[in-house]
Amino acid sequence: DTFRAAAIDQLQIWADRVGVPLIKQNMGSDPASVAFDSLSAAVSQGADVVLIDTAGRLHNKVNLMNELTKIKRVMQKVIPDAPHDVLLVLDGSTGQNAFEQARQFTKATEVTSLAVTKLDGTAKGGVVIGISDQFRIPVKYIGVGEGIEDLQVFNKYEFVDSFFNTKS
Ligand SMILES: Nc1nc2c(ncn2[C@@H]2O[C@H](COP(=O)(O)OP(=O)(O)OP(=O)(O)O)[C@@H](O)[C@H]2O)c(=O)[nH]1
Ligand SMILES: [Mg+2]
Repeated sequence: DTFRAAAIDQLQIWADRVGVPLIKQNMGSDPASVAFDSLSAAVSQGADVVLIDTAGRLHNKVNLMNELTKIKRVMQKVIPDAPHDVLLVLDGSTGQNAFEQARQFTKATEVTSLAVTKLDGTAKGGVVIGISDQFRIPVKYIGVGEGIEDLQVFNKYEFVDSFFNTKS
């Protein structure tokens, strides 16, 4: 994300918290170039996993599509079958808006998994069921707060149980 003013600082803070190296460039630089740098660094350092955080801008779909396509193409110069997973993060508290975002992004690129955040605030996150049903893309992670442990691997059994658990 080279788009939003605070995005790079925010990522640096999280990278420091979890102790992972962050590859960054200045705000406004070409995101595909940052992706290329990140993969090159990962290959030379022998990293197993690279996460690329893209900006979530939706206001100009043609640009978004071109940018995502370019990021992919440039990554494939380093690792031909990259990316191995495309994770779409949806704000679960926005209800129908989350559906609309999912619709737009799945049109723009091949999304292979979902994370649904802010399920701590909503009425038990029924939006997860609707989105999984409508888009047939597995929900891998859920966000239930702003803390480091609050991004959890989605467990469908626990999730369904939570609808019936009177204690929580
Ligand atoms: N309560 C709650 N807050 C969350 C959760 N997930 C993220 N947040 C907060 O929501 C705000 C936005 O999170 P970001 O990670 O910046 O969201 P983003 O999708 O990357 O946004 P852009 O980079 O602008 O596209 C931050 O203050 C987060 O701490 C969650 O599951 N629950
Ligand atoms: Mg972001």
